[in-house]
Amino acid sequence: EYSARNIRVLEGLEAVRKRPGMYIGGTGLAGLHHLVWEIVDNSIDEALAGHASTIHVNMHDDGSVSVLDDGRGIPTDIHEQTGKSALEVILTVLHSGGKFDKNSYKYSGGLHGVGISVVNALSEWLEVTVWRDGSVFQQSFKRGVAVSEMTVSEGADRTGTKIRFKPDAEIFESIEFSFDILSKRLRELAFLNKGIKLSLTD
Ligand code: 28G
Repeated sequence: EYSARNIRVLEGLEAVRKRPGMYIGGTGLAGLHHLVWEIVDNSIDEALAGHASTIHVNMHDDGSVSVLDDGRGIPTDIHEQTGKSALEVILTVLHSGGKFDKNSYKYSGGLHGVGISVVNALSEWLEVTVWRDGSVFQQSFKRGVAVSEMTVSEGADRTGTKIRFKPDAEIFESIEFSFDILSKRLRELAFLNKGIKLSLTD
């Protein structure tokens, strides 16, 4: 069962990397920015659930983008049968996000939420940090594959989730994010979701 599961994870990754357009619409500028919206949507969902109030988006000088929220943090508990953390499962297992599942209300005119695992699959690297239960949890991935175990260290004085990723130049026509595209959409999201603080730093 363990190897069957791992094969399915790798098949999911391969499907996303072979036909990225099916998941994010395309590999041009819109598709590239879709990666950010996918992550920000997760933070907004956590805020709409009443557990987060602030979302920071940061454009780093290495071409990566990070999103930080002050929610509960993605769950990190270890699943008994698989030995994998909920965090790793959320970041590596492709979820259908199909037309008929419970997330279908999320987008009226665009693509349905496909989940962080799609962003992970299309990133050269991705790092996640979770502050939860007084601890800091971290894990790293390359092109969607975990390259470290989840590490745990003591001393978190907050809760929340941070995801930092660098889009994969093998996938996208350009991997340069646009401050104008990001700021325009984040302003719209701030308008649509009053009470949530959104910030963008270049
Ligand atoms: C910073 C970048 C993107 C997120 C959360 C918090 C929870 C969560 C996210 O749970 C799994 C499935 C349904 C409950 C939920 C934490 C409940 C309790 C969460 C994010 C578990 C997902 N504690 N914050 N996911 N659910 N922020 N930001 O991704 O049953 S994703």
